[in-house]
Amino acid sequence: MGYGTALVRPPSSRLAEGLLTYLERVPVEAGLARSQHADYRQALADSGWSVEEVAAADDHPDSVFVEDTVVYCAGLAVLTRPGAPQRRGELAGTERAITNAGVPLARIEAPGTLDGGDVLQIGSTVYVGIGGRTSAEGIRQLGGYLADRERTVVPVRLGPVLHLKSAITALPDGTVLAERGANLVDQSAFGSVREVDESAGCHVVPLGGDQVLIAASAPRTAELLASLGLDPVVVEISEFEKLEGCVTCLNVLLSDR
Ligand code: CIR
Repeated sequence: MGYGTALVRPPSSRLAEGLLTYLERVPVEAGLARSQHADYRQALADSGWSVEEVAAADDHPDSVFVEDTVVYCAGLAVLTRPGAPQRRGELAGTERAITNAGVPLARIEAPGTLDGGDVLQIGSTVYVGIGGRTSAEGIRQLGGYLADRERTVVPVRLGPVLHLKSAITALPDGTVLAERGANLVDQSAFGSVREVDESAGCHVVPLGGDQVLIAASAPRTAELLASLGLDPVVVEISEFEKLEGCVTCLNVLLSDR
């Protein structure tokens, strides 16, 4: 039996023009990006997910980072309002895919902003990064939608990092992974924290059971996860990392795990 639907969105041929906040622009190989994305999609399918495509949006260089456009929580899809105005044209395609999937939909309205990359769900707690792309008003609206769904929304002030999930994510047991010495978020907000030595090592997606999606750029952390009895699902995403993307932002899992 599968876990549910995983949304992905094919990379735009203009991926190389995507937004950059902290990294220098370097050449992106469009063909390699397409094949890495196909492998990423296959990894989700092999892990038990039914992969559905959001229609490509070739005019939107960052559209492959579909996570930023919708937050799925407790049976509700909240269409976001990305903090970067250039990305708001990505929403229409995501909305169609959510409607096709038959999931009830709500939306963050102006002037609120919220990026899905800022939302980290651990059990019934929904941590939301504030200070980068997501505003206090965006968090307030998300909290309103989730209030009657037994979720607690906890804002987390961000340091110099694009999204909350660029700084930390969590293992299946809720342990937060953070990069040693990086100090990008106040770790005291979280219960149990394990520090890792690779920046990409703090980007993981629990895929169900012991499976944990992780980038090939974090080989030592993948080894650590295996030593903890987890099953690392390793994907090469170098072309997306050049645009400040990571394993989390290339999918939206329409399931509460
Ligand atoms: C952006 O700046 O919006 C994109 N270049 C990268 C978005 C990555 N999204 C994510 O980590 N959730």
